[in-house]
Amino acid sequence: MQTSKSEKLFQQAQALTPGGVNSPVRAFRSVGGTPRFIARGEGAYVWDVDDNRYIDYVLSWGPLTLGHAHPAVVQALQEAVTRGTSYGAPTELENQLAQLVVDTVPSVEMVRFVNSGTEATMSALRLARAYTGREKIIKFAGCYHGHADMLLVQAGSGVATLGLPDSPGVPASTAANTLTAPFNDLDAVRQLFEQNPDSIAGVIVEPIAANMGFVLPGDGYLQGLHDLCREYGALFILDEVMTGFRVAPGGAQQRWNLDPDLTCLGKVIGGGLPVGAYAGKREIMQTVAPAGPMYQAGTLSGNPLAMTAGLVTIWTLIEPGTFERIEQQTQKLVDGIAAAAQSAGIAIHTGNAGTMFGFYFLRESGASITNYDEAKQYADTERYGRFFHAMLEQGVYFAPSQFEAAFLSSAHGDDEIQATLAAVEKTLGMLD
Ligand code: HOZ
Repeated sequence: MQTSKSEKLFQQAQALTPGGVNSPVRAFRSVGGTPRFIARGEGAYVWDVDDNRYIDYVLSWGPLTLGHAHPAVVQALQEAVTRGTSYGAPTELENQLAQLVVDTVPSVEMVRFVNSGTEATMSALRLARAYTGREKIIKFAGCYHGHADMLLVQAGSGVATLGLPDSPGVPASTAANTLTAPFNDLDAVRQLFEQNPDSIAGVIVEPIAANMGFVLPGDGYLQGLHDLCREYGALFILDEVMTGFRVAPGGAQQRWNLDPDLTCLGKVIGGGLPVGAYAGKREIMQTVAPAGPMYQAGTLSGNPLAMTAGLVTIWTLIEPGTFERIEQQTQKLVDGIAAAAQSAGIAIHTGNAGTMFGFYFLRESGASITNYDEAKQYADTERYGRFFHAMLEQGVYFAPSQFEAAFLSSAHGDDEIQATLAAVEKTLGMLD
């Protein structure tokens, strides 16, 4: 059989970068095979270097709410790039995007832009510690908040995909300040607070646990976390890097009426360019330098190209009807996948909110997945791998891991949904 260009590039890449990729999940380790090297994207589609076309449900892991190379975003970027790519000095664009975030995300009064979700969560935790004068934090098993030391404890995403234990290189003294609890278990969090009543600076949570698959919060769970934080004087930190502008224009906090102290954002607010932000209540944000003593900085923070792409993406996304249309398409797709699985007699567990979704193949029919232990116990990752490759063969690109979420964009029309469902039905019909 002829070697594909992707195979050749992957071989080259393995000599150049660890595992041949610049972020672990991309390596296809849990599904096997060769990662497709992407040559271009347009609308709902990406093309690999062998010119195979795929309907894309990864969408750069979420940010491309308008699909690839949206004309308005491309035009704005083309114009912006002629004015320079970085100044290391403030711009009006930063004010505009910060104002848009303040206007859209309910709890946010002030914003600090950074360059990635990892920076956003890392800085938000430093801020929580600086503001409260406490050192411990609580995170949830299987939630992923980027790769800062204190957050690589029982982490999801690539750590879950590769089945790794906590990462070497994280000092034990750092990890000791990170307390963990199972997602969706308020009693466990209460116990941690009772054991450490005066030392927890904050609780950080993905409102939908979307790095261990797709696990929705139970009724009242997030509000319960908020209330426990209030009771014990800790900050409630919502990591909306994935859910922001995805589960509602104003994120999970809008959808479920939450009032976090701090919010972490990423991805969507840069329209696919490298960006992140931590944001929140004015009184807390004023602790950040130079307004206050907590130091955090970045040469490329507020980069004019990222601000431009973010502004045009969000302006377009919040035009009346746009978000709702993507949400409807998402529902159609998820309903179709559930129906196809039912008629094929395959046990799956689906979940969706706004414009993101996920599904697990279950080892036991009827099993419910509400936390990381259950995800590991019941998710049939081997079957997912076979499904993933069969879909890829038919031109549909899902995440190369059962433990990641899927996304739609405004470019995913009826044709793409129908083609995807036809491929799903065919695949499930022959999957043992
Ligand atoms: N952690 C990202 C998904 N939740 C994966 C990023 C990437 O591999 O590009």
